[in-house]
Amino acid sequence: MISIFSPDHALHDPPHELLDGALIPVYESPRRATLIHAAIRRAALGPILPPRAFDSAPIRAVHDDDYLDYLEGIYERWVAAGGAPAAVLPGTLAVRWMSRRCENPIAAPGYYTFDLSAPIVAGTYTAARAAVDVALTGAALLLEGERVVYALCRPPGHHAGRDLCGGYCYLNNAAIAAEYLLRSITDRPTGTIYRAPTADQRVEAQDRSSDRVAILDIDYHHGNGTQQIFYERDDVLFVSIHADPAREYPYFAGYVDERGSGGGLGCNLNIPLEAGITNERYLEALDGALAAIGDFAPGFLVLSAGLDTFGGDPIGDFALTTTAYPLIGQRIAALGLPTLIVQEGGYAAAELGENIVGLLWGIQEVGEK
Ligand code: Q9C
Ligand code: ZN
Repeated sequence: MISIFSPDHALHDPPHELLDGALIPVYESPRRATLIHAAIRRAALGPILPPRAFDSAPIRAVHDDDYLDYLEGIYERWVAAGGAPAAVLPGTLAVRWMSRRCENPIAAPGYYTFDLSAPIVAGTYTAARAAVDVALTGAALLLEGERVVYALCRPPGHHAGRDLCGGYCYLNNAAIAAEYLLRSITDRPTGTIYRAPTADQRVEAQDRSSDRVAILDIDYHHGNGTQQIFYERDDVLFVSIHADPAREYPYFAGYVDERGSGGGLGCNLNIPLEAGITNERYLEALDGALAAIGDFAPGFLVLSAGLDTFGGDPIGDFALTTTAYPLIGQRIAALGLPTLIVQEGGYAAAELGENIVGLLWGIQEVGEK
């Protein structure tokens, strides 16, 4: 299995986040990627390659132009306007009816941020762009015939919406890769925001059965950003298995009755789970997710792979053990789909490497036969 990695992730190293009212060091640290990189090298899974450089068109197909410009320039503008150089973190959030745009660099972060877990430092944009390049390189390799590729993305992406950062995420690596795969197997131009197809276009699309991509999100947290991006779409199935948002972040999305809208109704599947869930019960839930993906018959699978489902994770409450991950990998690979694995969360430093290697071995065992 080829893995893709960029050392530029280390440029994103914020000092703190605000968690439940307390200022704490950020769990999502450069050390995570260093540990994972060392573990996959030690496991000799296959070559670890640097990313190719992509322009911003595949990003602009998923994120709004003004949001991308914001991410690129806000750190310097914030500091110049008197914001704390430690990190860009808003003090006032645009919510519901108070959501006018405000160009003031001290206010703008409140418009483009939905929580206080996505601080921006000088290197955040470069690191986030590198993570996108990592994911897109993986997608390009699948298009060139690879069956399974691991994209060691950092910062993660699945909480990032069209124009919102949050939950350690800035650019939605998995969504950008999925949209890139889709546009490469259909004839849609890159660099334009996708509009839902007309009924006639949909009938025509049904004749081309693999013009679809599925995203399976197994991070402990609901992939609210990915859900938002594809919510009206019938050519992307989004399935997320996660902690019930009634008790866990991101709280305001991720419930079972969110099934997609318009033409995309039925193409969003949320599987919220109870605290303390064990390997056996989790694997049952996974089987449900995989059945839905099988029915959708996509041409590619993008796996948002978070390891914060592990029992020892400092911010999760599931009870999975290290032995679960190879089994999860084997079941996913049994779908028989070309698969891009995109790194999301996972914060149990001591076991992170072993758990991701287990998942990757499980997928490789079945997937590359
Ligand atoms: N009480 C990812 O795993 N804060 N992001 C959680 C819990 C933010 C997690 C608060 C967690 C973000 C990619
Ligand atoms: Zn997570």
